Amino acid sequence: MSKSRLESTSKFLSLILRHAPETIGIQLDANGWADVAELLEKAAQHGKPITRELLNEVVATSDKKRFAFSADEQSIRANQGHSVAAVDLELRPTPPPPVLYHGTASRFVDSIKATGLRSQSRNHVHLSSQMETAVSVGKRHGSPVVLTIQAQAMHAQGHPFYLSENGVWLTADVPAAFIGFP
Ligand code: HQG
Repeated sequence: MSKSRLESTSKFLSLILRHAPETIGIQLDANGWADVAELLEKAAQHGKPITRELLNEVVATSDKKRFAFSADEQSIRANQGHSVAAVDLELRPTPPPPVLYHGTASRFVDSIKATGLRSQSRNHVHLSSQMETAVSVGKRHGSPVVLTIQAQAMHAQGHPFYLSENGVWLTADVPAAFIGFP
């Protein structure tokens, strides 16, 4: 399968499984799962035919492991990144490493200094243990800036952290006091 077909299918699945399942008339369950047969049927009805083989390949080749099948492979969900409210990914609170990174764009820095990091349209603020990952996330928005988050200190003061299936650290808003700016 061509790389561009895999990428466009991955973007479409991100839209449906993180943000707007209603676009094709499906619902996610309480834990964010969609029924695979229904997903494929409704996607085809909405002009986005996806075969099971293509779906399997997208899940297997996703560079960030964005999606996961259930154990019986009848259901699929996104591992993180949701804006759909009320999706419980059943993540266990996990103590973070001392420091985590957040990549953003330089034009957002003044606002982040004023209010801290907000989850914006998503359900969590996304953080990475790898600085390089934060750089590439920042580049998506413009000229990248990497912020250093004092995660362990935040955790010690009662802020829960979660580690998604695909290794992204998630937390609620990050107060400015815990953020180091370059
Ligand atoms: C910024 C990708 C102004 C924040 C990545 C970011 C990630 C503020 C933007 C995942 C702010 C939100 C998520 C404040 C936060 N003032 N700007 N107070 N607080 N921001 O896309 O973290 O490829 O919702 O810095 O790898 O960029 O989709 O979040 O720039 O894991 O799988 O508001 O998306 O994964 O942008 O990216 P986003 P993000 P996928």
